[in-house]
Amino acid sequence: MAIARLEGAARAAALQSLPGWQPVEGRDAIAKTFRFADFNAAFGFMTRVALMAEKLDHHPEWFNVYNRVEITLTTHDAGGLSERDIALARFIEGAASVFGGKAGGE
Ligand code: H2B
Repeated sequence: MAIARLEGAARAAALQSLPGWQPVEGRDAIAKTFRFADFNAAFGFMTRVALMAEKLDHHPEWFNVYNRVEITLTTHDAGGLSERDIALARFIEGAASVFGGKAGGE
């Protein structure tokens, strides 16, 4: 299914409203790393996000080690960033705060 890529002012405004989400080198995607108290909290967060991803039919690329979750968002069907990534990123922000997640890699 063809989905529009997010461009121009709408893209800039959307990204400004999502602190900590960084552009990914070499591809049209955004990424953020969250750190939780422990694996239980990280996996609880991932479960919450997974259920919403399935509902939205929009899925994150992610990597988990213990309490750290690295997330990349892009829309394969658009060949880049779309409104769907912004919507999922907003949901992820809320879920991270519920599970005590903080931005940061190391
Ligand atoms: N997730 C993401 N991130 N991008 C997509 O383009 C996408 C998806 N497409 N989840 C969906 C599933 C598509 O493959 C199915 C067939 O609807």
